[in-house]
Amino acid sequence: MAKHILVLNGPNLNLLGVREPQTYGADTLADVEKLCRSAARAEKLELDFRQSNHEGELVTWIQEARGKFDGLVINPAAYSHTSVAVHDALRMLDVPIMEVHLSNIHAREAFRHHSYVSAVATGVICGLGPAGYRFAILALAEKLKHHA
Ligand code: CA2
Repeated sequence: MAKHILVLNGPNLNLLGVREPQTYGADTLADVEKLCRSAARAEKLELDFRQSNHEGELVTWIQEARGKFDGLVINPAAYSHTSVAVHDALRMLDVPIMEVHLSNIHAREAFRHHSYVSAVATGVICGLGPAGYRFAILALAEKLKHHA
């Protein structure tokens, strides 16, 4: 049976390509979804792709992912830097978790340098734009090959 991965996107990522292209690039979230779907198809993975502006909704989706998904890619956006709730929900998810940021958060304002998600992520990719999502899916595919 095909493995199933979940891609979650946090607040304001619905505005990708519409505002601040100098920081986040010209691709829209729909473009990022297409790229993820094509990467997942190539790896024979099924994929759900979601975005929310609400911390609680993201927490609920992470909780519901238990037992349903084999891996998670998450760009928690601003909640990376603030959310103990997202951190706690991720701690309880026992599948590989890839944290992705489009921008290099370490080259930006000091408040973006710390992520509550990184401590509970299997791996972290930042600064590579939308390609980071593709690399995250490849990394999950690789990990899942070695999982029963
Ligand atoms: O680089 C990333 O992917 C971030 O997760 C994006 C977040 C930011 O808070 C993180 O520090 C780094 C912001 C997402 C908001 O995206 C926008 C897109 C267009 C216009 C305004 C915001």
